[in-house]
Amino acid sequence: MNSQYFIDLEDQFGAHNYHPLPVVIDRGEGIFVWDVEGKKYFDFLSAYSAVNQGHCHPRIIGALHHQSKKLTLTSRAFYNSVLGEYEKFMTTTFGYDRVLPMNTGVEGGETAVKLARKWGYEVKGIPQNQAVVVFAKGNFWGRTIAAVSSSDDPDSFGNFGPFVPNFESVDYDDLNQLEASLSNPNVCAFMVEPIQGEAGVVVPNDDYLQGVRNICNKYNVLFIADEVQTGVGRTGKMTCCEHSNVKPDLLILGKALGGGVFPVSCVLGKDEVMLTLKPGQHGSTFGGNPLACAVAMESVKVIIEENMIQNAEQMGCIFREKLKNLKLPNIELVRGKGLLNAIKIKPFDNGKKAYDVCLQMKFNGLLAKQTHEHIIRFAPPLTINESQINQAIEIIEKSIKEIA
Ligand code: IF1
Repeated sequence: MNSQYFIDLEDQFGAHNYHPLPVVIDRGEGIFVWDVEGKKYFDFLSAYSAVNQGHCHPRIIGALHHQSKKLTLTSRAFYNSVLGEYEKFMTTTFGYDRVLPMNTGVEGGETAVKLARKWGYEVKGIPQNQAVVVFAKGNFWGRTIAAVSSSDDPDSFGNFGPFVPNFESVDYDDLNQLEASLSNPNVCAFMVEPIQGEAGVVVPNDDYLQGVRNICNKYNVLFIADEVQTGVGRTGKMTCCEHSNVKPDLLILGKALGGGVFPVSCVLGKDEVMLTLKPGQHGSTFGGNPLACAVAMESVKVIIEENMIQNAEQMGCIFREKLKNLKLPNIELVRGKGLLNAIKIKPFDNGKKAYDVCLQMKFNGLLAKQTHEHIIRFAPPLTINESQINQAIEIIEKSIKEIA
């Protein structure tokens, strides 16, 4: 069975809600993946930052294996012997009173919006059904009706209306617009990514998040940080907000919380917000299941104990520096934090674009995906070392020169 066989199967039997790069991955280990023909690639996407610990990390697979033979799912109708330990571990590690476990990143976002609205009515005193949630333009937090209701990307919201009411948006990285919006007493929360991932790894000004924190304090609005993509060490800190020394009221984690082997997400917050939810007012069949909790604890421990956060910081600096030093005319800019980086490609004279660079890099043994037309995101597992960074830079340089 060659790659084309598998591509044809997906084409014939699957919904066409993706247009994948033409590569069929069969095996993953650490920062590498192999296709069905046995060709080896650097994985510079990490499943959009869900595989921060590297593919099939032995300790995470071990935790999955051990728990999977003992107890996998009880539902929350009963207690189980892992969830409490996980809740203590997560609230202690991230510095919050309580955690609400869910599964996918977007469920984390939905949960945060529901918590914020409930807090808005029951604590802030917003009139019933008038709570407003403000988002940043360019956001991406998933594919549910609520998530796409906050989106300004036609590919995300097109023909999925009608949309959730009382969602407003302001320009990212604009504190004046934010203050004007949050001064409305019916606003219960502002939800924002500390770095906008899908928008193309957009890094705000250094003072932005501190400004968000101050404005939210001033108008008694909850600051919700969507760290589904930036969290769990990706940007060189355990959470990206730590770069700005700010603490959001609600922290959403996902993706790498599951170590690349299991969908695990959560919302962390203080009692005043988290305890507004009473029994029966929110939940999930799989949320907080023993298997997810065992995997998530090991996933976070691995990040800490194997110094992946410091490594992300150090390797990210080297990666951006070396990209800039290539002085390639078609690299318009390099930006990012830690190992969440991107380049903006200036279209080539021959009409080739970022997608063509991705195809060429694939040919040369490195997998990355363009976001929008001209941006290529580079997000390898946080275990990458300097020698591997150098090899990747060589492939990127070679590929861009070949396309040119
Ligand atoms: C796809 C994008 C990235 C996210 C942030 C919440 C979620 C995501 C900041 C929802 C998910 C994923 C979705 C995935 C591809 C990927 C993605 F290109 F779609 F936009 F990373 F940038 N908050 N992002 O980035 O988490 O429900 O998916 O677990 O839809 O193809 P989820």
